[in-house]
Amino acid sequence: MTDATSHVAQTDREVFELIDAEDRRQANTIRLIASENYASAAVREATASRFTNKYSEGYPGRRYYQGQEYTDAVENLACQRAKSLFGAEHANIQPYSGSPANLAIYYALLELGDTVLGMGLPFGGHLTHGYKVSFSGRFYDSHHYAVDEESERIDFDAVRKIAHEVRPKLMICGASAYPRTIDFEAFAEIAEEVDAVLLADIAHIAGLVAGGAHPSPIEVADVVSTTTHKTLRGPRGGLIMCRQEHAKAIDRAVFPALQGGPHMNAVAAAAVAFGEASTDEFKDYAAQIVKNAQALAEGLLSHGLRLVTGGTDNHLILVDLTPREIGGRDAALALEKAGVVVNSNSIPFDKRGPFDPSGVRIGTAAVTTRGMNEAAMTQIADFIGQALDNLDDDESLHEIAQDVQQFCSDYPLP
Ligand code: DSN
Repeated sequence: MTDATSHVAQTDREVFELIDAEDRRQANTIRLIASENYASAAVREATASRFTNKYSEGYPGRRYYQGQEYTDAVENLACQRAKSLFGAEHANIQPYSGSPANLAIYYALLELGDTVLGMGLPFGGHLTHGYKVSFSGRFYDSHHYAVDEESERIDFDAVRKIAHEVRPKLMICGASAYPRTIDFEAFAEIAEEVDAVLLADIAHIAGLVAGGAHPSPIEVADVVSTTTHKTLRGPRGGLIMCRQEHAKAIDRAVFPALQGGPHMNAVAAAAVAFGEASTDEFKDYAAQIVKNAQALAEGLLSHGLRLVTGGTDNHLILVDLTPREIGGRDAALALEKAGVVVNSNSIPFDKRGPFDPSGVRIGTAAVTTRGMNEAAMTQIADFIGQALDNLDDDESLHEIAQDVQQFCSDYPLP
């Protein structure tokens, strides 16, 4: 389907057909997974560049292999662009993704068994914020804050109370399923009171922060981690930014403690993405993501769905299906049959388990990249409403999928 795959078509039909089928799936369905996006052709081209062939253990100017004049230049460029985009003192673009980035931060700043306080996974946090099945919950004394049961928003009195009780060495803010603005200053105030280092994990909202559609934590957090591929719309990868005082420890944790050679093709592609994210066009994109999420939330409410916190301030909506008496997994499977791709997700105080929770999570970063606007969101809400009303009716779901495909044909992929 694309030039980039034409050699694969000639040499490996089996893989080509899978690539081609995935291209068509992405084109013909509505992509609402909140952590996904469509990288630009330029980002994908850099990802496919010959930088993939190069080993570059170390950092620019101090590598363990020869032949680094262009890897040094491209890594310096990526870090410079990241620092200028976010206003950071130091950037490390080598982490392979978000979880390795967070692991490196733990390694750099903590001893095993130290106390960590993060948002609980069932309340919107992330596995690496101290959840019991992750390294962060196994090797550290991890504690969690929840959201308020009534408002479903972060309750800073409760965060303050638990922070003073457990006195964390590392406090983490940031989420993967929280639809509201995160008050980084309030977290910083509490971290200061208990003498904790503050990590802001902005993986989900990095594009909104870069585009000015969400407040930035950079002035108030000691360390900021993110992936590069969600709202930020770059290649798969991770990025750590920190105050200069932590730079050496962070760099040593990424390499040589935890990783070997960085993926220089991803580093080059991240540099391209940071360049794209510093444009006025990207500011408009970030603002439109939020407008679209709010329009989609309105549309879903008009179909009688209950939304956690009642709506959204960012790119993300969490639908509570409890009033419909259906599980999130059944809903996600039915929506997939209808051509609408989401993931099931726990909601705060969920009575169901994590594999079949009570909610579905929806995000607007990818559909906004395709050029869809508020009117398109109303149409998408109608598709979702119809699919959930016909959960067990495969014929209706198939008909909706055909309408979805027709709808998608007006919005080509980048
Ligand atoms: N898998 C990512 C997400 O979907 O939010 C987090 O790691």
